[in-house]
Amino acid sequence: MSVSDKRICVVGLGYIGLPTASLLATKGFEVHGVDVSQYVVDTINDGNIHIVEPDLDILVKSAVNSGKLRADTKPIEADVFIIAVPTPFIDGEENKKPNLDYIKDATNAIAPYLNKGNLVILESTSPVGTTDEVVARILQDRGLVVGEDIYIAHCPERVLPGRILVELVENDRVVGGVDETSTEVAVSFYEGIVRGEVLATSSKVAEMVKLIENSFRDVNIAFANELSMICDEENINPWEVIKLANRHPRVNILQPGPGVGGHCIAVDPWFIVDRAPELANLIRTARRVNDAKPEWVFRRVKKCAEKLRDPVIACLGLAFKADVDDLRESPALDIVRRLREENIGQILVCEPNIEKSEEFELSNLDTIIERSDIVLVLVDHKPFRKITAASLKEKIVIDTRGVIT
Ligand code: SAJ
Repeated sequence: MSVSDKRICVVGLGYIGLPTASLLATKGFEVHGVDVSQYVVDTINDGNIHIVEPDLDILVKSAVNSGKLRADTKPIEADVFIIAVPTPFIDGEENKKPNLDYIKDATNAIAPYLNKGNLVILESTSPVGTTDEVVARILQDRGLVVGEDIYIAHCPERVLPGRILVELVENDRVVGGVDETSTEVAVSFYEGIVRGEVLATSSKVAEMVKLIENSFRDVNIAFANELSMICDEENINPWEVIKLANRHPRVNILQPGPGVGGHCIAVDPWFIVDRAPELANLIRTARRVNDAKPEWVFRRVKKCAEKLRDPVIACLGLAFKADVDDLRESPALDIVRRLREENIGQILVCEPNIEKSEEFELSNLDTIIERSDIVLVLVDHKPFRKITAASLKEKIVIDTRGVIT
């Protein structure tokens, strides 16, 4: 079967599903994208996008214009089904539990459209065992024989927001089937679409690999965040300390910040903690250290503001990380909200990647710096990295990202 005869159904047209669907369409596959939101479906069918990611608008437009990508709220019969739906967590008192409802709904939605020889791939980041115990089980209960009628594999997405289109093609992929035939079928599918190496394993290993990649980063950032608070007590610069320590050939510490945001690194470690609560102590502690950092920043600002009459605070950045417009789970946003709720002073906000916010009046960088007593750097966006310490010498500077030098 040639590529152009192969039909692919991608379920979930968000940050992973939409780039994947459009990439496959531009490679010549017939792609049917599915999303529960009619707004998302209509936007894509008009050749537009509902998320922000460099160059994605161009890719989607060309995929839709070529007639190879169509979106709908319902699946259709296809050769390959890719599930790329969110796996958020349910907030608990102590730990947080994964919410697998979207994966269950997506699996149930595609089940009536599956035929002999189909490949089902779960790309959503999932707790260990999900591909086998949730996806395969649901399909088996509907009378499908895995490894004979259909093949099922996990191939976690590993792309970095802001670089999705590059990393979708260039990154190595870990592909794990629920049995050996499923692994072989899925590996051969990915070998046809990515330039990176495709590494074969089991579904459980693939699930764990994805979770530990993000947990590794979370633990390393927690180390940096803890260090930054210790350095603050000593009145020394944590970025200088880390930069010099990283000159050792076997040390590689990440950067402290106002906390860890986004919907991946702050979420996935909980999936490990949930399966092994007695054992995952370091991973849980790292989550707590990172989750506590916004409060520490807030208290620092409050302490400085208390020394001033009518303090004006310039907050630089709302996004969860540099050079993106994504505010989801953003520690910067939490801190600015908290400062405003607690009436810490007059809050001025600059977020250069967003045109308008319903919540905050956004202003120009120079204007808010000029008017402020306290400059609070929350995100290391490109324009903020150009600010010099000399230009702020009249101000109190609280730089959570170490960009002002
Ligand atoms: N951060 C720091 N210090 C650092 C690096 C990051 O405080 O040194 C903060 C960022 O400001 C941000 C958060 O951590 O708030 C997460 O940002 P990130 O750039 O580390 O990661 P994400 O969440 O954008 O994407 C991650 C990536 N995972 C890894 O690098 C191991 C990406 O490859 C994954 O595909 C993605 O999670 C995902 O979808 O799981």
